Amino acid sequence: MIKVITYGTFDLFHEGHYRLLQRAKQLGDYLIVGVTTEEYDQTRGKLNVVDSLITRIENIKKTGLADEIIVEESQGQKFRDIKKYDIDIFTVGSDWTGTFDYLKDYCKVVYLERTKNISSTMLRAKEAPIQRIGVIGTGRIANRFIPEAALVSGVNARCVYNPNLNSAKKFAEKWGIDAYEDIEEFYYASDIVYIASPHETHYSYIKQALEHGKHVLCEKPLCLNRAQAVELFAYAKEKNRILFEGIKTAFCPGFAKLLGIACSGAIGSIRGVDACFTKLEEDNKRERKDKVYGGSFTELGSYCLLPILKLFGQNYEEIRFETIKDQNGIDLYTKAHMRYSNGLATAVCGLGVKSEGKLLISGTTGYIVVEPPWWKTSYFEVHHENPNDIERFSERFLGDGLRYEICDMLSMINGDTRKDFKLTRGDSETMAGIMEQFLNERKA
Ligand code: C2G
Repeated sequence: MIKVITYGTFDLFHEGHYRLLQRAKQLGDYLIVGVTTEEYDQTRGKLNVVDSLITRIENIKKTGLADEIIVEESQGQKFRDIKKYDIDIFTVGSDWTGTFDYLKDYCKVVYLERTKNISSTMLRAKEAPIQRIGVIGTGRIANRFIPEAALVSGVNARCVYNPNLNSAKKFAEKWGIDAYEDIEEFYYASDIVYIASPHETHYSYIKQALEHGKHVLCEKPLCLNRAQAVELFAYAKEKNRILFEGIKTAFCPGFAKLLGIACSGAIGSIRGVDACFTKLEEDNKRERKDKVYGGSFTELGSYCLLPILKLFGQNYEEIRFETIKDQNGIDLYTKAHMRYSNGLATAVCGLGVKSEGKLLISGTTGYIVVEPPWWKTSYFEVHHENPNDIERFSERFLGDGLRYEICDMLSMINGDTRKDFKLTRGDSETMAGIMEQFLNERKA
């Protein structure tokens, strides 16, 4: 009996997939089809898969061509499957020609001609029209955003607005997009507005963009005041638009894995969360110059609060800040201490102080340490009392990581609300309240 194996995502199952499976089956007597998990697709840079794993498996079942269906979860699995299932032929479409030649030592490798003029990407575009993104702000993060957005199918960065037209023009030229002087024209040309302007301008831009019926992705901190955050989320709901705070860590695959493991009882009950993020920044940068809204906590606090809120929740009993300020009264180094009914947490941020960017989660039977930079979660270890008892986990974090939040936001716009648990409205409102308290105390 000749055994054949093939793999794929098989999203929005189409004729190209069917023809591939048909020919794969004809290569032998028994066909195994490996279907990728959403997590694996994310780690290999394939974002925006529409159908769930179950739907994709069902679609393959319906063809009647597969004798067996398996799930592909990780890189390196193909090699193991070939051994495990005693495979004679590995096959895949010609878009992969050469990529899997390394399997030739173990079985025959056949690249089948890809069916022309049909693809999941084309179908996705048809099902959901391309969302045009307009960018407000032209700073460092906006420059990182554009190449990341280009990697997410279904969105297209089209234009930029900055009250300083020269900056907008320069940015537009660099990225091959349009610059608008008139904000009305800018809104007209956008479906999603990405706000990457200074913190204190977020509120009015968000409100204005929602008024114009746009979805909004806003850089963290979304707001520096709880009441404003509550108002904006209520307004977004009323307008039936998505308002999304861009804390990239919340959407990256490594952080999702970390939360899953931390909450699974691997370290017993969680009693401590300590997160640290420091970044040495020159004195002439906005976050070191802005006496009212600058400083380490407004700049980096959202990241450190994220694991705390995700693991302990929004209902802390007390929060207390300790800061070291510079001559302008801006905090260079801040420690926020939070007390919960059954746990303690710290968020440590620095702009003029450097420390190790670690995240430590302590539990009743062990602890998890996430290696720096933990906010680009890619490697962590689970430790127990016995120092030799260590479990190691890793996950890829691609590029600047903004692609994950863009992708999740797009899924939500297209009606998939499963993603909103990663950073809830309540999480963003709580963070805005913490920022508010911090700024009030710093002023005092
Ligand atoms: N395919 C095809 N013709 C098309 C579209 C896809 O022959 N017009 C083939 C692909 O070449 C692949 C299979 O259908 O062999 C599944 O395609 P995708 O769902 O795009 O999955 P892919 O990313 O190619 O998965 O481990 C995963 C595999 O390595 C490849």
